[in-house]
Amino acid sequence: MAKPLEFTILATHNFARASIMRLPHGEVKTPVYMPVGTKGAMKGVTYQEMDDMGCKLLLANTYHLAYKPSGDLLEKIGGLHKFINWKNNILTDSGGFQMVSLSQLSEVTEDGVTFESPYDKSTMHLRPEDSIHTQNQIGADIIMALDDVVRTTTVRPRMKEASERTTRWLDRDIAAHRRKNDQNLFPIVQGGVDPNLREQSLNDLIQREANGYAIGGLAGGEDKFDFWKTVAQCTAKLPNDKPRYLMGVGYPVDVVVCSCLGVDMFDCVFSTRTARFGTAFTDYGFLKIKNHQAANIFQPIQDKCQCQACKSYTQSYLHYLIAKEEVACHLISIHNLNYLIQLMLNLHQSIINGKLIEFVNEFLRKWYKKEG
Ligand code: PRF
Ligand code: ZN
Repeated sequence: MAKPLEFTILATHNFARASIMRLPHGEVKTPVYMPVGTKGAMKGVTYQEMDDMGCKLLLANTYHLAYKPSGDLLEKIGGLHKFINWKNNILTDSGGFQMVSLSQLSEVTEDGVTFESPYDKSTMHLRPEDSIHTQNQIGADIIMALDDVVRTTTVRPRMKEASERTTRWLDRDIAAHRRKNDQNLFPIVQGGVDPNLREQSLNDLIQREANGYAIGGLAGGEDKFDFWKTVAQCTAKLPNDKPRYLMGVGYPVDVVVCSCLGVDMFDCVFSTRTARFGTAFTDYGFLKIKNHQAANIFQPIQDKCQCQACKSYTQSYLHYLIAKEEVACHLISIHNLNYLIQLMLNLHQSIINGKLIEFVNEFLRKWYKKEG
């Protein structure tokens, strides 16, 4: 039986890599950005539109899916791919991150985490075994270890405990995993921005065989220097021949910098969340469609962008629409996702063409260019 993940590096530039990742539902070019459809639906964008944009790998969340429609129902239907009619790849996060995002409603012990539902009064006890069982039922191509996630700015001894518990839970995840032939379980490096804890976590995780590794516990309010430095520490140590996934990062400059540091995969809700507040990504930074200046601009959000919004509408029309219709947020979401998907393809291609320096130079020059 072939491995469910084959990682072929096509070209490198210093630490940056351009690769093809072969998964059970097709090939993915890296570096890649994975759009987030937490509850088995993208906010304001259909999966058909995602496919049209060229998305080959998207992210869903175990905690939310376990709650509704439930792992049992998804198993009965034949998995999440069938349920949402998605032919390409899916990655499920383990539920670990909800320990932070729903921290008021969760309690962690060595056994697992107990969540009080944000929707009703019910509770959910999620042990590593439960997370993996549900992820086996959901059937994503890549599944994530259940990690003990604390806020990035947490200090010892709680940070040390969380990082060490993540390794103990990983052994329970591996023992519980029933679909090793068609689902890849990625361990998650923790340890905050403490270099010693990171080193320990890296050493522990590398000893466990895996087809890819994730870097967790970042992008949570730490300063930029510590963030990038920790990413560099992780990519320097993780195996070269396996994909590296930086969790929860999707700010365009970070994606470019961290690709240069040797990261292959990214995910973040930022692109669609910020779109719902009326902010669009452009080569020249963020564009607030709500601002009154947009009313007099009869150009698309981004020159030459091939997305539905830019092919059809001016900034002026979107500005007018945003006050009245939800469809404006839908169009800006499509534009932002398309922007990130294209940014990643351009990064991939520039590494292959030996033009990464020129690409990054041009990207930064435009991104930080003053308006006017
Ligand atoms: N762990 C998990 N999911 C995550 C993260 C993590 O550390 C992050 C980083 N803040 C985003 N999503 N399981
Ligand atoms: Zn566009």
